[in-house]
Amino acid sequence: MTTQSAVPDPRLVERLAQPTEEELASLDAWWRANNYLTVGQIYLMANPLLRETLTDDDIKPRLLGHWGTSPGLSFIYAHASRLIQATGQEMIYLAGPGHGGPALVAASYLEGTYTERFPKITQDTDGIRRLFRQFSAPGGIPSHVSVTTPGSIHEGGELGYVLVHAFGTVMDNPDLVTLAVVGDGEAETGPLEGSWKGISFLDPEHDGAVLPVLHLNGAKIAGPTVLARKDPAEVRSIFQGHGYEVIEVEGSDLPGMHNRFAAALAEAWSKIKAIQASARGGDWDGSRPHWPMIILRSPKGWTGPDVVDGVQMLGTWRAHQVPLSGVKDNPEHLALLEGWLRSYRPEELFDENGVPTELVQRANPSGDLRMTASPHANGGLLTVDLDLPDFRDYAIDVPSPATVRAESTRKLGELMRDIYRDNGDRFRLFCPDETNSNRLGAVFEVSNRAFAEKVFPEDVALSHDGRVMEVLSEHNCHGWLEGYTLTGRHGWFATYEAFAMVSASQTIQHSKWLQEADNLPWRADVPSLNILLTSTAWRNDHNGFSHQGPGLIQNVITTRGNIGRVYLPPDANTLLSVADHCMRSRSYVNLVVIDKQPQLQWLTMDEAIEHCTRGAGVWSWAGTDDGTADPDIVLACAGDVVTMETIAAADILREHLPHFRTRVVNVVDLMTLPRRKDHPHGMDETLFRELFTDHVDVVFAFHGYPGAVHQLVHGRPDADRFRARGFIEEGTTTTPFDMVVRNRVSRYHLVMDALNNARRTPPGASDLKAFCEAKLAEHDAYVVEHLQDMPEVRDWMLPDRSAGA
Ligand SMILES: Cc1ncc(C[n+]2csc(CCOP(=O)(O)OP(=O)(O)O)c2C)c(N)n1
Repeated sequence: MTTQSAVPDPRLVERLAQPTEEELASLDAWWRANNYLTVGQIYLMANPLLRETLTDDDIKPRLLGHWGTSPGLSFIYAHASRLIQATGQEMIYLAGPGHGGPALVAASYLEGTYTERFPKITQDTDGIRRLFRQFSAPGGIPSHVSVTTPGSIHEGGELGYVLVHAFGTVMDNPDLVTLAVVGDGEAETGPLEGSWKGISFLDPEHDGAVLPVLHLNGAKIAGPTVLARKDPAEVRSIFQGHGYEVIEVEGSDLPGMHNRFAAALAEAWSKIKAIQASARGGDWDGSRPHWPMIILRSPKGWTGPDVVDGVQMLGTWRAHQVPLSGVKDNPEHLALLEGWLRSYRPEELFDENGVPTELVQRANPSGDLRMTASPHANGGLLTVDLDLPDFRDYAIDVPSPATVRAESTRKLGELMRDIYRDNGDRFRLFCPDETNSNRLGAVFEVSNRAFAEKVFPEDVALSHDGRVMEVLSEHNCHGWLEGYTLTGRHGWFATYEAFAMVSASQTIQHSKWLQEADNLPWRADVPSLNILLTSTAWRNDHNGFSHQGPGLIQNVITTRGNIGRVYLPPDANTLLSVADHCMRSRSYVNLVVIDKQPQLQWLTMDEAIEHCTRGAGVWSWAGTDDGTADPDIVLACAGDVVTMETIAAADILREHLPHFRTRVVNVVDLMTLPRRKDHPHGMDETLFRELFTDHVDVVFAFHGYPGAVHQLVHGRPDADRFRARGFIEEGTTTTPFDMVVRNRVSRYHLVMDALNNARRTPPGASDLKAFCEAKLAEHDAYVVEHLQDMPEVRDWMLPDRSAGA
């Protein structure tokens, strides 16, 4: 989607840059009101408008919150609101230092959205008292700009992600400007340092714009920040080097700061508009624009206590949290607090009933233009379902199990290609430089890679208007997708399995966000965060130990509640079915794990759909259990490579011990294993018994760390009987079969496990165990000699059992 964008009228920009006395009075009143409410939230539980002298009874017993960053956040916010009022610009506000929660809660309160979302927090004296009491309090709200804060899509608890979120919000969102405040402490984090590159992937024609405001308030929790102590010229050149046009504002004088910041914001906005007008108007040479950013130098704890107990507070790290401690027991601090609160002149800000005065309210934009009311920050409201092709059309023909080999993810690539084609403004793939490697390259038939820097003739599928996002940063990919989905659009993050751990913390943080959002009826469901892990531990043939790590599964199954989903489709048809489901789902974190290498195909499309619908099932064709009596052993598997080993193990058992009753169970939806009370996908006990019985031993071959199986089946009947095998950190650059041998999950290990744990020891068991040991020895010798797997393993398939074959 492209929208026209006109160069703004210079008179408008000039007017924006020079606030009138009247505008300044209102803007400053709004800022003072915000600061008042911020301090009140941190300290007060009664006497909210200081109608009486402050006493220790009015003070909360536990003083929890962060003052230092808050006045800077609200200062920027107030000015952004003025810009919105004057221009009608659609804007959202992301606070990197999310610990400045009270300032954003106060913004929402002053804009009226807080009362709209939480009617008990009325806009009157009692409402203010409740607002104060609930902050950082049991039964109340957290201290950050979290899920409960209207207008927020960025908690800012774990620092470092504000810019990646911001860039994700504006992709395919041409009318939106996302203002992202970056803390100078936050700017020291790895993810944030890498995220300035977002503009190298932004298309001014089809995307919106991010306006970063780097807030150099000088300090973090306990010391100075790097950027604040650098020579300003060095700082400037860092960001100029990233391609930004730097606008600087410094000081604490008022109203001087208001005037200078208004001018800076006007300049930044007009530059954004000019860039977009040029790109959308057809007179653009295609070079990467110099997007504006603002560097704001203002004191930490601005407008707060200057010196406390003889120690400098204002402008130092000491202002980070609660500048006046022990207020309940310290009359001097109590008096300082009262003076501080009164310095904002609350009588001008709230009328006799506690309603924000007209002077304050005048500074609010109206309706959905209020940043705390923006539908972009409640993206489910804007979500349009994907126009999905029928995934069955991409099916692989599987005449009989394990007779066809194919690269399963290639089929997913074809499906994604057509989703790209049919959903030009609401679907993107985010991948750290591996789209082709992960066999998803079909998407390049319909979209290039996004790239705003220079493009050379030898480049392939690369252009400024490309929409496949490839940047060698898992943090950027993950964060962009989060911003994209939280504003209502759909996508996938596809990455090497091991390197999903780089952004694992983002996966966890996003799960927490969705978990909390689930409790708030006004937060509309957003498209799920879909993560595809391919290039897995088992088949990283040309890489080594560093590339072998299935840890993300562990993280996702450990998240609380119903947000996390883990799918281990064993082949292409199950992958297609799972992917379709994920793209229709809302507000989940869907983790899909499947390797990209050619692999055996097991199920027809109809069988795959049935299997995926149940999440787990008996593959009766693979075992010797006819269902009339309990099997001797259950061979269970979850994951593509270990599924092959399990089926091969069952085949060896069938061949050598035809009367030994094996039952093969494949699990595609890992979350069917826990009890239903532990996860909504948990299968009911009857089905669990149907699959696993309640007493027969289960040899479980698992894609990830074996401990996960024990965690998942905890509380199931006789859970001790589950013998889990999986990745035990034995890895290197070696053959595929050597990987499963090293990790003791090869077909031969599984056969021996089955015999060792079966309810009865069948005649011939010791011969078969000896056979397996011999095979493993033969393998050891063969791979070293021939540098590849034994042909019987390498080319292993099942006989074709289809009719007429
Ligand atoms: C990744 C991460 N590491 C550490 C912290 C702990 N922490 C909370 S606030 C803060 C200092 C933040 O400084 P800055 O970004 O400059 O914010 P401001 O000074 O505006 O408060 C730190 C280190 C965190 N929240 N996230």
